Parts: sequence; structure tokens; C-alpha cells
Amino acid sequence: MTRKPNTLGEFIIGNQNDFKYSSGELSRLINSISLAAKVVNHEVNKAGLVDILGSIGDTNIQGEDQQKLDVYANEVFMQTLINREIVCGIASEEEDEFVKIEGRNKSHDNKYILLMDPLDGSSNIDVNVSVGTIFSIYRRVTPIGTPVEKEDFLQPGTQQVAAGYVIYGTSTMLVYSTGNGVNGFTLNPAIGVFYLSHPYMKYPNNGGIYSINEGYYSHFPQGVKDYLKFCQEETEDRPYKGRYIGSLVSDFHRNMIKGGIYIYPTSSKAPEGKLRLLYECNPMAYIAEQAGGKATDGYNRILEIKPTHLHQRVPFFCGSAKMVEDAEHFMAKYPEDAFYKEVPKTF
Ligand code: P6P
Repeated sequence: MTRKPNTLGEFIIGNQNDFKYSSGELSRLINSISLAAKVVNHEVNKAGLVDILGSIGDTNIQGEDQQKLDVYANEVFMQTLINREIVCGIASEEEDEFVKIEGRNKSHDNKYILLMDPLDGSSNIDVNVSVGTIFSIYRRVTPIGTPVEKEDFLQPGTQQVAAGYVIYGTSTMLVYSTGNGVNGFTLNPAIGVFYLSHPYMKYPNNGGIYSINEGYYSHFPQGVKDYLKFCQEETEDRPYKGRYIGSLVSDFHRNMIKGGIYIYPTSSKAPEGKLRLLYECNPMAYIAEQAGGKATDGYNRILEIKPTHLHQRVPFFCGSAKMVEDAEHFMAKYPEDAFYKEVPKTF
């Protein structure tokens, strides 16, 4: 009887042939991501003990205050992937432009590109709340051997070959999919090995948790307000519980296990929403759909949105399929053009 794989390494090797483009490159890429995650995990876990907390007084292209761990995590993932020569390009929340990567022989022979949010939820770092890394992997569309170009990064989410996240929480987990379901691996920090702890993760079709920053309620579109009233009314299976950590990876992970919906809609504070399409919404939407959930911008499937620029933002409704469909039902009462017109433009 063949023993079930119980470490990440065994799992990757055991499932390599399931991936129709398997050439070992993707396996090495996933392994490299797990290595970088262990290094970042080590720093995140001791962040309170060393002078790595707080802001470095710089801001990234998002205009957000760059936390030291943001910068550190970006460097660790970038260097690990560059040193192991397994991608031909990288885009990151922390990098204004995408990075072209040459191999030692000055060529660009690799076929994969990676997009990432190296440390999502970083505003939670100083208050010891879980944060995460989000990654998205595509095959390049421009000729192998040439420098990558912007069009390699502006592919719709349906073209992802793999996506996943690392959650640095009460335990550190790597959750990813290469298109054959979603599997979760928990790190044993004592020996630095990820073990298969959550095989074939599935979003419950319905749930009782909604995650949204209700502080912005007065700025939300009417469709979101109507859905929140639906969540909060007294019925046999409602009101739902409100749970919002302020860390997408953490809220998403809890909702995938328990059943729930995460919403970051437009508001006057964020006229296109806050979350970035390429390295937050697309990878999380890929995972959600692979786990039987749904992800839309309130009207359109996230994975089918054609990206127009690297740091593009979109509204994000993601989670249990029935809950996302309920939210879309309320959004549909307000046509999309009116929906955007409703949001006072602050620019
Ligand atoms: P707000 C973290 O900055 C993040 O991108 C997500 O992880 C999180 O869900 C959201 O923004 C929190 O944003 O506006 O509610 O503080």
C-alpha cells in the first residue's frame, strides 16, 4: 500500500504528474516559496523581540507606510526566487515595476512568472495579529529566452497555473493549488518541515460569517448596505457573525474552514476598492474557486477581469458560493454604472 504523502516535499513529488505541464520547474518553484516562507516566518515570529518593528519611514507605490517586515519579506522572496533561477519575472506589491530576471547565462529561459504580496496585513504586525504572503504563478506569454514584458503580468486570473498563501498565525501554514484542489500544510518549526494537515480544503457552500470593515458603512454602495442588513436581520439562520481581522489571508482562511464571505467594496475612501487584482484578488479567487467557493467584484467573476495595470484595484466579494450569490443579488438591484456613480469621487 503506497503511504500517503505527509510532507510538502513528498506531496509535490507525488502530485507532479497531475500537473499537465509538469517539468519539475513548478515543483521547484513551490519548494522555493516554502523555503522563503520559513525564513520570513522566523522573523515574523520574533518581530516583537528585535528592532524590526515599526515603519522605515518610506512608502510603497500604494502610498502605504512600508513596515520593516514588508521590505524584509519582499527581499527574502525576491532573493530566494532569483538565486534559484526558477522564474523569469516577478511583480510585487512592494516593487513599483515588475522585475526582469536573467539566469546566470544571461538568458530568460524560465517559463514562469510570479506575482506576490510579500506580507499582507502588515498594519497588524505591531499588534501581533496574523499576517500573510499571497502568491500567483503564470506561464509567460512572450517568447521564452527574451526579457519578460508587461503583458506577461497582465493576464486574467483564469490563466494562473498555481496560487496560494502563507498564513503566519498561531501556526504557520502554506495553502496552495495547482488546479487540482486546495491543500494546506502546517509548518513544524522545530524541524522546518511543512506537513500535509488540511488535505483537499473545501469552502462550505453556505456560512454564517461576514467579514467587512463596517467602519466605512456610510460610504458603501447601497447594494452592500442592503446585503449587510440581510446578514444582520433576525431569522432562523441569521444574524450572521461579524468577524474582521483586517488581514485578508486570515479572514479568508477562517472563512474557508468555517464558511463565510469577505467583502472589500468600493467606498469614497477607495473608489475602485482597496485590494489589488493581480497579487491579492486573483490568487485568492483562484484558491476560492478551487475550493468550491466564488469570487466577484460584485458583478463580474474576478478571474475573468482583464487587467489593465500592475497595481490595479478591484472591489472583492469572496467566499462561500451561496453567500457570494446572495450578495450579488443585492448588488444587482443597482446597475454597475450607477454603482460607481454613487461613490463620491475623492480625486
Ligand atoms: P482596512 C491589509 O492592508 C489589507 O490589504 C487586507 O489584508 C485587509 O483585509 C484590508 O487591507 C484591511 O483594510 O481598510 O479595513 O484597514
